[in-house]
Amino acid sequence: MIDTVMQRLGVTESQYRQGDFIVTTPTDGSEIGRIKLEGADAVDARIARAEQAFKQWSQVPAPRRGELVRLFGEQLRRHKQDLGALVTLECGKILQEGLGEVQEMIDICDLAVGQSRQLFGLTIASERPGHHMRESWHPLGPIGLITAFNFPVAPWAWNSALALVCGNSLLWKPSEKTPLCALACQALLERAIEEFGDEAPQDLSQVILGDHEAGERLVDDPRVPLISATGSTRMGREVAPRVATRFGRSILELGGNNAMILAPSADLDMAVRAILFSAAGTAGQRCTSLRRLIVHESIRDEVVERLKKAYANIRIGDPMEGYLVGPLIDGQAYEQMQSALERASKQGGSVFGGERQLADAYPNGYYVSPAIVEVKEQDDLVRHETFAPILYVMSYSDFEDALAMNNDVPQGLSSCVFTTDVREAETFVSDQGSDCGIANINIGPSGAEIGGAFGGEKETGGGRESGSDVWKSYMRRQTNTVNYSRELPLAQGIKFD
Ligand code: UN1
Repeated sequence: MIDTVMQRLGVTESQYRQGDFIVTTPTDGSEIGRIKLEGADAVDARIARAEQAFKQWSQVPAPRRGELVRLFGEQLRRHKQDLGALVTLECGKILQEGLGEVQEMIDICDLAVGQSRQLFGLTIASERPGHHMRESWHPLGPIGLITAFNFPVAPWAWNSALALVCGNSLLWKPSEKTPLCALACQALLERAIEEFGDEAPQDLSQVILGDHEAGERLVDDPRVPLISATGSTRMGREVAPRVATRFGRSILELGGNNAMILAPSADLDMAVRAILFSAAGTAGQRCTSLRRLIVHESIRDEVVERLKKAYANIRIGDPMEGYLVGPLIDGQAYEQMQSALERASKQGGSVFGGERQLADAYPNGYYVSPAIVEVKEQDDLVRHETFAPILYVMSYSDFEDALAMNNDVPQGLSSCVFTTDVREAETFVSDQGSDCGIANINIGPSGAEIGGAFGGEKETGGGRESGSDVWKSYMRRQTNTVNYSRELPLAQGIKFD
């Protein structure tokens, strides 16, 4: 299957069948490709080429740049099934979600095409006669993108669709766990570039399949003014200071530890469905996955019982075959999940689920039943993000306390409340409410649309990607003051005669 899909997506065998680095599928651990990893010197050369490409591309009018992204969106529409299947095969999320990820790419392309005619700045009243002020937005330079295994294609597209219409070239270092998805995206973009014609330079977009050192070289290079990185907080702690040292900019989208406050007035049917999708879906491997349920004490027993019933019925299996939950990415993720569950038990938590599944059928595939862990309080274990389907359940009696618990973790990505009480709902999204970048009412914490800005506070890193006015991050802001008078008055009324 892999060969047919790769062929249709335009990736040649030599790109994914030659090399020492073995790529496996989490569905059963089998090999799906071999690639060559590049060293730091190769990255150096790529950055030089990206600089050249930037010089040419930044001269193309923005709406024309939008046309390239429109063509790329068309490629994605045409190849949605194949790319969705490849996402599923390489990272293990179920096909519905693989397709959803490709749809996010299509959506951001649409948004970026429109944006290509709206890269506008302000005009500002000047304090001086015969003067005007304005803001101009200029292309920034080669953009470095680092992405994670769990969303191997969409975050790249959020960044690159906007970065391209803003006039930038791209350097993409994907996760070493999902290089084939990167090769496929690059192949589709190259097709769009070919259709677009000569105005688009060679090397407008490049993929770096490299190791840690290659990544460091990208992060450290002052020719790359912006690094946009998605991944763990640990990775962000390495990347952020390195970029800051050279006064580069970064967009960081790191860990999440997302909660739901479930109030007594909530529609429980809706809430249970939302919990299932956001806590068990994607095998708990979204940065937006629900990890903490803060439920009102009066409905705790009923909710936990309903959840256990629903969890017991979750169909777990080959993500390509219509199951609801696929495998974890690898054995290490499984070990981390098990050690969190063991610690929870030792600390007096009550653990439901979490066992390995289908080990006979897939000795090298790490399927687990999603776990529910009832805990007494929010301790360090709960505050830590374990990238696996573990839902910690805690109860509250006072809404204020629930809010405090929502915020009392180091991460600040996503959050939600289920309530029909307008006071609770509005408080949750007020400045006194959730401290996260995303705060939802009667919707789970995951599955955001691309129209909004995506990202979070605290250890999540503070960056924003995708919609709203995020395009500005990929441009250089310039303030212009223009004097069309015959005098030279100074600002602040200063006399210097
Ligand atoms: C991620 O897990 O890194 O909101 C991104 C969501 C998706 C994006 C998740 N639109 O769950």
